[in-house]
Amino acid sequence: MTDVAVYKSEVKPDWCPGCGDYGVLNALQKACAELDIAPRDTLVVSGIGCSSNLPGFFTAYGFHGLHGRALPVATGAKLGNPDLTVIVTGGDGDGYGIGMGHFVHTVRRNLDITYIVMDNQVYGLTTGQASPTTEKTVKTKSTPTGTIELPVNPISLALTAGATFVARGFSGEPNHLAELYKKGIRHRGFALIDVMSPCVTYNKVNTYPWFRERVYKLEDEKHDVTSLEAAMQKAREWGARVPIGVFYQVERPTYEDDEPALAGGSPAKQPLGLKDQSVLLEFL
Ligand SMILES: Cc1ncc(C[n+]2csc(CCOP(=O)(O)OP(=O)(O)O)c2C)c(N)n1
Ligand code: SF4
Repeated sequence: MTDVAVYKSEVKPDWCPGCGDYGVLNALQKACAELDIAPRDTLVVSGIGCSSNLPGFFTAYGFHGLHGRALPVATGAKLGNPDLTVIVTGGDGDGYGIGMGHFVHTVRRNLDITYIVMDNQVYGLTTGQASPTTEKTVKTKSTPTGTIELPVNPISLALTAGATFVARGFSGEPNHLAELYKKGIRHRGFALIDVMSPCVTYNKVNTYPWFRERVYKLEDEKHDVTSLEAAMQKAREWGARVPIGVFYQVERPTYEDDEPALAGGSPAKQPLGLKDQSVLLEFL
């Protein structure tokens, strides 16, 4: 096991005191330490949002990109060097709003990437507008009389798109969350871990006490993670009880397995194939 301090950046998080994203970050550092993943073999990619600042607080390669575009960046990096452990982090606005198209297509391709969404059911960075996962009737800055749209259900959406690993965590359960990350990172294929990560500043409905009263662990109910039907049923459960844990996990060839261009190994580690290598030296 690697010392967890290895993954802690010199830059300290600037999230509001009590923000759920602290629990998400700590659990990720714990999971990587327990899996012994070296920072030099790890890339953390994000978009824009409070949650998307995470790569700055984590020691590994990092890419803080454009709002909603983390998954295409991660796809390119993974195909360029499949030997990297690629982890994507961001918010529900980033991933299920502006990034929704990328989300569905990355899921169906089954690239070997772990996607951690800090789902606070609101836009935090832009000061509290409704997001795709805001519950109907909730009042926010952009919906002063209450949201009139139905929320996106990330779990059933991922299952429908062909995901091979779908889980939900809660940042108030950091040890359970770290175990979910470990399972997701070890999983060969695309792994979604939607984490209920309360925004203590702008979401006054889905708070820590709200979740503590409702969450229960799927593993305590002997849920069959290989049954799509059972996963779909559990995905619809939201209200008096909120399930956390692994909803679904199956094996299927990854995009990398089936991509002929990767048959010779990691492109990043191949010789460039130039007859005259001296042309390269001109640029050094
Ligand atoms: C193309 C583009 N559109 C809009 C924005 C403004 N913007 C920045 S963050 C954000 C949403 C943040 O919400 P979320 O992704 O859920 O992250 P959180 O801040 O809640 O962690 C928006 C709309 C932007 N930066 N770029
Ligand atoms: S605004 Fe919300 S999501 Fe952003 S740092 Fe503060 S508590 Fe966290």
